[in-house]
Amino acid sequence: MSMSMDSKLNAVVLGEALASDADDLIVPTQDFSTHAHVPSFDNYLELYKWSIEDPAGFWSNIASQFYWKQKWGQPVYSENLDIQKGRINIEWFKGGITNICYNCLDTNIAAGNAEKIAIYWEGNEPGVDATLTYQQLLHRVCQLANYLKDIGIRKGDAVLIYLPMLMELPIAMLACARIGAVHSVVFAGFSSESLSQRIMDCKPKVVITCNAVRRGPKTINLKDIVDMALAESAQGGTVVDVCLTYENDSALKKESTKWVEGRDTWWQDVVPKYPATCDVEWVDAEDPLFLLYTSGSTGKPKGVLHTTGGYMVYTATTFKYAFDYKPSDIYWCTADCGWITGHSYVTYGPLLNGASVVVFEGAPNYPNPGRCWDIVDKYEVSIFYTAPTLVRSLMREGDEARISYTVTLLIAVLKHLLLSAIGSGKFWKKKGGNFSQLIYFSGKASILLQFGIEEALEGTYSLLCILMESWGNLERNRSEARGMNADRILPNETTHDTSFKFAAMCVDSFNYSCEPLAKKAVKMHVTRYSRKSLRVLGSVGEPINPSAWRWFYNFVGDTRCPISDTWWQTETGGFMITPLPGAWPQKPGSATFPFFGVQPVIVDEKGVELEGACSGYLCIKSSWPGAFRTLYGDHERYETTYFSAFPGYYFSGDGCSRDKDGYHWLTGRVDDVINVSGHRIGTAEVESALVSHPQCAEAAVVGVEHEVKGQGIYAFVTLVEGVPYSDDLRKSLVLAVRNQIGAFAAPDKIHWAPGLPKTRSGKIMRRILRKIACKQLDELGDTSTLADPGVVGQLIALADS
Ligand code: 6R9
Repeated sequence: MSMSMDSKLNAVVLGEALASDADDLIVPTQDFSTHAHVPSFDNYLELYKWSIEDPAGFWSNIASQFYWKQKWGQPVYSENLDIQKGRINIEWFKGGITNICYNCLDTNIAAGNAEKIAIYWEGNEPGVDATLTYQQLLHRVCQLANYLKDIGIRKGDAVLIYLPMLMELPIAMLACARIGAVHSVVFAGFSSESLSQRIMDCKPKVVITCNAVRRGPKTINLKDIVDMALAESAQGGTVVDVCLTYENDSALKKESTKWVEGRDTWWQDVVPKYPATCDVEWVDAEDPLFLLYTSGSTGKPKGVLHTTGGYMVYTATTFKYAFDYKPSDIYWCTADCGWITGHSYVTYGPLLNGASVVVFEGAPNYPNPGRCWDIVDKYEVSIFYTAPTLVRSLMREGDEARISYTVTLLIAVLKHLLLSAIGSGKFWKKKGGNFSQLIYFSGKASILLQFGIEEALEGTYSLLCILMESWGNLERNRSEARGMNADRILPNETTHDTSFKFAAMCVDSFNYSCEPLAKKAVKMHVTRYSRKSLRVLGSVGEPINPSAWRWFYNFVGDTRCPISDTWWQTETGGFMITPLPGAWPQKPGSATFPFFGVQPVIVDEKGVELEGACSGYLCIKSSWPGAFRTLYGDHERYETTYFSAFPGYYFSGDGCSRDKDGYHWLTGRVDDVINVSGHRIGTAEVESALVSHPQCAEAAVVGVEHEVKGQGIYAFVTLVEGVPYSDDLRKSLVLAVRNQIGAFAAPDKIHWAPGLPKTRSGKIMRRILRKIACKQLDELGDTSTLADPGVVGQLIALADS
């Protein structure tokens, strides 16, 4: 281990952290840690040291747990990450012969998991679902693999997949892997233009798609988009011979689908006719597995290329440790397979571990914002992995329940008053049993409705109350049976009155328990579901601001579930900096420490490694098995984009701080850093400060030219539903930033935003925000890839409000 690594590790003294930052540390429960794969920080350090000092030994040991037709040769890995020493080159387990599909399916079946559910598929509409066991999945994969072979797809050929989250998407990926074909999944939210661009780049022999998909209340005719893309790419000289189309008949019938004879084939017409077994194409560890396009800051998308062996070992291992995966877990990742998260942590990582995976076709807020938790309860999901953007949007949905909090309390008070009257017997005597009973029950019913029956039943008080109420009723019925007229049942009055009083008293107690329950009900969309099955939560895609982290932790996980805030990239293949749940205390918003084998370094502009607490550019020293090997067809761009800014390192493009305890805090892409009067401010920092304001739902900050400060801070702010724009609020938002970061970080402009321009994967498109902020409205560029292009017009309209 190098000196710098030693000193970095020495900086991580958790006892010190506990003493100094007690408020910020979320300590795992003893019970969780005891049962975790990595139960303590010491245990982690031991393994981490091994992985850094002896990568070959460490990773060979893990790789041996997979099936290899032939073991890898020596050296276990070879690398050159220094552009000054020549071509950038990374290889792991070269000479090892394996197949990732075989390791996902056949080996798990052989290990006794044939009947275990591999995929729980949940459709867009609640109630529409399906499952596949490992055996069934293998059958389906083999049939498609046989079909692909039959139409001439061979090892190394590219297959483009443009499918929504149907089971056919992972099936198609695995079928390609089985025969050694290179899949290139394009997220089924991309436009025809983007699709044709990718088709022309990787020149697939076949495109696999479906006719249409329902996402939330919308139907999207994917086949039309593919038709346009194929026409465009044919014009550009790339002709695709076959378009295999799955009939998703819940969205669109065959008859209504446009068809190109000779090129188009219905999946259901051909694939099921093929045998359900298919020999594996054994490939070298360094043979390509897939291509995945990711956008650069400018120009054409980059085809990130991952190979087989290292990626397999790395995704499986990161999945196991970062989620503390156990065979009894039910795992759900909300990402689409069109992104790297869906590759590594919907498909390969979990299936390599023999996990049961939920694959969800729909939108997380359809038909209502409780859908995610409905799914969690339905499948008893224990590991839930999602993106901060979803967390924040669900957080926002809770606000309508804030009104019901007030209403609930009002009802509780009214009921309390009524019941006191009843309890004292006055009301009872004046009005007669039946009327007061009516009031009593309607009060109770309204409470039950407010909280949802389950919520009310959950409270011990309410249970007690219901029991006592039944007892009271029993007494009353008995009396009524004797005397028919309640006013005349004098001999039983005392018993009756006492039991009813007692019931009222219990309801009173229930009222007192209303307050905490009502507070919980603020986030009713979450709390009306049990979520008891949840054990571990995960976050990915962007920095998670501490307030979203806390909401996720407190409300979704009921303060019981550690959150794995996993920092990684399309390029890295798998997690790089991530908590290992149970191994160390968490700090809300920090991705914490590097995964085994990963050596993050923070460098300054000159590429000098910074020590101790610091901020700078996040680079990685040395390779790790899951690293991408090249940009498809453009190794030079690979070298210049990632390895030339700081020679000797892989440059991530992200900014990062390390605190005195060694925790890593990702601050966003470095192109999103704003330099105000010489102070470097992470947009994420300002956003986090804004979002911590109770009336701010979401914020996006960009830098604009400022004649005095160099750059000024321009903040787009989405308010909590129902909160009106006002100058006072503007001031208090600025104050929130001044208070949390410092006066130098105070936004120069707050731009009210009914919504933010986001890609369909949920990333805010700052490029567009920057143009709006700079009033360069004629340079907005392509807005068609936005989830809601209408947002741009709304923002422009509000520019001077
Ligand atoms: C996996 C994925 C990569 C970029 C990355 C960074 C941001 C991802 C993050 C995070 C802070 C996290 N990012 N995870 N930032 N904390 N936990 O999202 O890949 O689409 O390639 O994006 O996303 O900026 O550089 P990709």
